[in-house]
Amino acid sequence: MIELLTVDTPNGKKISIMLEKIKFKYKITKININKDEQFNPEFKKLSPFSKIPVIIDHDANINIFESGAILIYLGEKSEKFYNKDQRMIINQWLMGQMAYVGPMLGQHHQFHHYNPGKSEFGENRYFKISERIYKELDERLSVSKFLAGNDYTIADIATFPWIARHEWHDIGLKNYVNLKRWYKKISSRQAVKKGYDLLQKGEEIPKV
Ligand SMILES: N[C@@H](CCC(=O)N[C@@H](CS)C(=O)NCC(=O)O)C(=O)O
Repeated sequence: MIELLTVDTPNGKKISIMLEKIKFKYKITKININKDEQFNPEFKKLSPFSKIPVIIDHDANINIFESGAILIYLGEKSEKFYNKDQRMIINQWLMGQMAYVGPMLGQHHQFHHYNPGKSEFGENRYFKISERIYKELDERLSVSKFLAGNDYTIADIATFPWIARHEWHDIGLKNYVNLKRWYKKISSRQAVKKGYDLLQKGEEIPKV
């Protein structure tokens, strides 16, 4: 049994989507970051940076923080979506998501979606960077079916929930034909739909 300590954000959804895809039994423990529950000493023992998501694998008696590390762990354990022969290319796209795509789109959410009008500089900077990310992902997907090649991998699983916030981005996903094709394909999968609706509130994946 895997326990997923999380909140309903793109970083949290990465893990619920993975758990649905690999069909592992799991339960969700909600950490309310709006009420600062991430700073509770018990949670901090599991997550030194006080961030979700975290998993506890109760069978293996191990806990893991950082969504990329969690995806690698689950990919290795299930032997799915993290093919041994393709790990170097998968790692590159996964690290790119962790270090660039997620953090930059996250800043775009802060300036453009949550706090518009507070900083023109911040809004412009992260709008442009986000546009660039759409273009770069689109270029990659013009020559590759999925991010790391022909197979759907943990790199796609990590990136998808961020692009699923496209309505907040106001960049126009429909104009990026390759990224749109990738997004629609992944969106149509039953396990992805279920994992996306992390809190089981009937949340649907935004359409293009
Ligand atoms: N690099 C981390 C980022 C996780 C992250 O930013 N989590 C946010 C929610 S999406 C969080 O827990 N924020 C609470 C805080 O920073 O206090 C990962 O991918 O796991």
